[in-house]
Amino acid sequence: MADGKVDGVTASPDQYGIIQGNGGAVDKLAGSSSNDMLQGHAAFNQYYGGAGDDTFKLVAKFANAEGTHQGVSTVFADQFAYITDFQGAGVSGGDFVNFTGFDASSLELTKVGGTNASGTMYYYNVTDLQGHVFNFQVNSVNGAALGAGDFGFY
Ligand SMILES: [Ca+2]
Repeated sequence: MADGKVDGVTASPDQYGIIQGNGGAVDKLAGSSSNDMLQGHAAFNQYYGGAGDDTFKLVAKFANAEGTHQGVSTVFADQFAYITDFQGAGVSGGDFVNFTGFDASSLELTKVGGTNASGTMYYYNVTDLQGHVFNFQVNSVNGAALGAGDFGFY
């Protein structure tokens, strides 16, 4: 496990191999060139995995604790997470989204946005076990939507 960055400061993985955010309004998490696990704790969590097969952990209890916007929205300020470089959507291998504390049947594609040099923007919403709806965005580098092998619920 290699070091990444949290809010621009070098951060080492914990005993579970996870680079943890530090909470508050924003966690900007950046991985290394190898496989990273990144977990945001903030009201808004930005994930940049870089090279390697990266896992982005989206955690319901932190979204609740930080008072993140609830209800379906594609407004940037209403998102609780933004994955800026999801690699390998819809194909085996590549990056992975770990949903912790969310309803496994709730993942919904809200909208497909524009395509630019960084890929295609997808807007999703997901519901926690108490019924709160949270929004997040994924920039898909290969242009594909998230497929069955790209995420799991825990
Ligand atoms: Ca990485």
